[in-house]
Formats: sequence, structure tokens, C-alpha cells
Amino acid sequence: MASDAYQPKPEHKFSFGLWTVGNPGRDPFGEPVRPVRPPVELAGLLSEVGAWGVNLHDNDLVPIDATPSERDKIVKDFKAACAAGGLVVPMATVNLFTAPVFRDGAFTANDPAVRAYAVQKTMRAMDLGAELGAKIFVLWGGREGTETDACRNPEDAVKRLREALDYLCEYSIDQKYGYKFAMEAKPNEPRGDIYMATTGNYLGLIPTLANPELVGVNPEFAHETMAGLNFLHAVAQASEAGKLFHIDLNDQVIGRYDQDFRFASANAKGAFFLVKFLEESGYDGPRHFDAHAYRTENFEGVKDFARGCMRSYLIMKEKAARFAADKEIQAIVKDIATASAAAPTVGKYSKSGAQALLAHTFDRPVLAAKNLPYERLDQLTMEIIYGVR
Ligand code: DIG
Ligand code: MN
Ligand code: MN
Repeated sequence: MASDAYQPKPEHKFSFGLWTVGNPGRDPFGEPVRPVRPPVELAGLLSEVGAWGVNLHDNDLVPIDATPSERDKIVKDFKAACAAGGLVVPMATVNLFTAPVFRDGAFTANDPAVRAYAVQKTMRAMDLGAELGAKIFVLWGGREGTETDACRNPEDAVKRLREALDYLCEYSIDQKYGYKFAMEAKPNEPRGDIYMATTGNYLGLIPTLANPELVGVNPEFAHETMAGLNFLHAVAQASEAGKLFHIDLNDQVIGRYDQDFRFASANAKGAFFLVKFLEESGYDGPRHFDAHAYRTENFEGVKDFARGCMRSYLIMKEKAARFAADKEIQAIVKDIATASAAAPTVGKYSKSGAQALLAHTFDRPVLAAKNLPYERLDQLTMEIIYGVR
């Protein structure tokens, strides 16, 4: 691979989940095509391609039926592999979707025993993550949903989810883990419909929690895009609310199943605006690639996939810098932000301000005539993305 300007460095904070580079290529219509590699080998791969961090679900590392002594040896070996490879573990999460016990959901399941088991399993996953140094705990409610709404009142699902989150926040406080919880939305798959379908749903739930300051979101590019939504707008709202605790980067074609493509491989324009936003907004969290290689790939192809995610991010980062330095673009950006005519500012309400606003006469034709050269601006933007500017 060329030693050019797009080589990943620790300061870029690129991370991958064990389940991403460890994905064996199984899909609903086909068996695995790649051998399942042990976590220590996956850590070696991530170190080789230049990743900064490695994330995991509990059972990506520790099999669900491992004995305590087996668990401890696995964790010891993995910690050694991470240390040897210079990898940190910034995020941990819990698998509440693979085992059949979660077929009706986890925190929102109808069976209170399943709900209690899901909370217990999450507590143990939090213990594991804390042992590995994670300070972000992601929760993706992959099975929290329905195929028929005859199965439960959706209000009950919200209440059960809140009860679990409040309990887990208190556990983190009690254990002094210092976790920031990052909630990950998805509209459907593997359930017919998943509760908290979008990042916006979670932004509406968080203020109703007992410890809202401990809970934010982990938007995923593919998940908002599956629903036909603008991923950047979800990320920007989360960021503006101080709730962008983590982010899952990948790519996706609108209206398809969750493709989890290599970052920027399907939607270069969306990737450009996202990287521009993340870099200019001061987001200082992990750049986590929750994606996987094509089923056609062998282990070397998995490395190509991981390198491509990071390279494309850095290429888009450079293009965002070109956009910011482009005099013609910036002149347009400045002009379209100026007022078309003198007018009272809205700002914070005051009686006098309201009187002045009500007394002001707006000249609608003048306002309607302001030049908005978005065609030229977007063409210049595309020419930067195409690499000809
Ligand atoms: C799927 O997009 C989910 C799971 O892979 C995991 O729970 C979470 C972590 O980023 N993303
Ligand atoms: Mn996904
Ligand atoms: Mn994800």
C-alpha cells in the first residue's frame, strides 16, 4: 500500500469492532465463506492496518457459556494482544440479539425473566468493558421490536427500555465505571420494525431518563440511510445537543437491507459532508467503522476493506480542507449567509424586540430576489469531490 498522506495514525482515532473484521461472510442466504479468526488474531490484523482502537460485544470475545476461568484467560490474552499491537478499547457493547432467548427482544421482551437476564448480561458486559478500559458503552436494540403490534403496547416497550437504562446508568455510577452510554438506532432488521427506529427517537427518549447526562447516541450511517433519511442531519442534531457520544461509520444504498459497506464506497457526497462536519464541529470521539468486507473477500480482502475505510475518511478530510480553502467557494458561502435587507434580529424574546419586529415593514420582493447560487456552489463542491479542483 502506498505510503502517502492517507495513512492512518493514532490521532485519527480509527476503531473497528471485532465483529467487523471478524465477519465470516454469513448472510441470510449463504454459509460463512471465511474462517472465524480468534480475537487475538483480529487484534493483530487491526494493528497491522494501522487502526487505533478495537471494540467488542461481550460474546465477540468471551463465548456465552465460557467458565469464569476460561473468561479470565481469554481476557488476559486479548489484553496482551491489544498491548502488543498498540490498540486501545474505546467502546464496549453487549450482544442482546444472537441467542434465541432474545427472540422477543431483550429489555422490552414480554417475559420479565428475559428482561432481567438482558440487564444482568449487560452488567457483565459493562464489567468486561471496564476491565478493558472502555469508557463508551453502546446499546443497539437489534431485537427490541415487533413483527406484529398485537404482542405488546408500544408504550410498555418504552417504559421497559427506560427502566433498563436507568438501572444500568445507576450500575455504572455504583461501580464508578464512568461510562457514557451511546444508543444506536435502526429502523428494522432483524425485527420487522425496531423500536427507537432513528437517532431522533433516542434524542426524544434521553431527556425522560433519570440520568440523561450519561446517555447520548451512536448514529450509524447505514441505519438512518436505510430509512431514507439524511444521516448528516441526525448527526448534527445530536452534536448540537451535546449527545454525539460515538458514531458508526459505513456506507449504504437507500432503501436496501443493512449493507454495512466500506466507508464512502456507495455515497461519496454524503461521506464528504459527514467528514467535513465531524472535522469542523470538533467531534473528538472515535471514528468507528461498523462495516464489513464483501462476502467475496478472503482475509487479505478484509485488510483491504479496513484500509479502505480509513483511507477514504482521510481523503474526504483533505477534500473538506480544500473546500474550506477554496476562495470562490468561500466567497459564495459568505455571500449566501448575508441578509437581503436590514431587518430586526429575532434572538432572545423581549417586549421591546417584539414591538420592533411587529412594527417593521418587510419588502417581500426584495427578500425574494436575493441571489442564491447553490447550483454553482454544489458544482464546485462536486468538483472538489471528483478531484478536479
Ligand atoms: C449494528 O450496527 C450494531 C451492532 O453491531 C453493535 O451492537 C453496534 C455497535 O456499534 N452496532
Ligand atoms: Mn449496520
Ligand atoms: Mn452499528
